[in-house]
Amino acid sequence: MIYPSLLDARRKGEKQLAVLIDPDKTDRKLITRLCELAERGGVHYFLWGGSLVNETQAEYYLSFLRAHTKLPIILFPGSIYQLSAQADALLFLSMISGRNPELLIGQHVLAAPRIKRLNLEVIPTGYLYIDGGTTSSVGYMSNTQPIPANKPEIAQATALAGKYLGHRLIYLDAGSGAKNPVNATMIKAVRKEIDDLPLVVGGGIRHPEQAAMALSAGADCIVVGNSLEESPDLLPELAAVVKGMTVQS
Ligand code: 1GP
Repeated sequence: MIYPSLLDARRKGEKQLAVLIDPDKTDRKLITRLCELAERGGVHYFLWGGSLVNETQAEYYLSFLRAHTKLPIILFPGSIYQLSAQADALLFLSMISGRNPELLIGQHVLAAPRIKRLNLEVIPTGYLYIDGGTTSSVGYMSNTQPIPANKPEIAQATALAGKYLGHRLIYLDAGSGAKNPVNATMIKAVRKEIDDLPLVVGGGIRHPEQAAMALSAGADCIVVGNSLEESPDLLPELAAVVKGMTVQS
């Protein structure tokens, strides 16, 4: 089970790293390389999902990933077409930063019977899209407005509402390829409000210093995708930062 391992890591102060693979932007070479590098340690999960996703191609690459890693694979779906029994768990995302009912309940109703049949571990996730300084796929595809980056109090109240609604995880996301990752003030504000819920932060993390900033501000797990598509060899450096943050905590 994945969720207990997230909770356990949080309780021990162990920081975690998830590598996001977008099925539409990957290939066998990239997956092989990321798996080789992840094998050296310091990576806790693979996240799998994207904004578009060609279903046939996604299943093929997901099998390929499954065959090349023993790490847990967590679905981070951009739509109901991205569900697969090949994964270990599913972030059941409610886009609580937005006001699009389809992403708060509509798509969930359509997906629920299929999720049950696939027997996936479901992690109810309160997802907050934060302005990352650029128009992102998530904003465009979800037809929602991001929370302004200079309004930590809005993110804080939203995350608290997510906790009261029963979400088990809060995900702050500036969107894939964001110009500006979620800032420390906002991460700290949210962290303070959600007690023991694991906090995942992603979007625009490219440099080790940005990873360290997010973790020291209170993220339990960071997600990195875009920068690893461009330079997979950045992974060991990021993994070392995450490990180093654990020792200090
Ligand atoms: C996006 O949080 C993820 O949903 C990761 O973002 O691709 O910018 O690393 P990047």
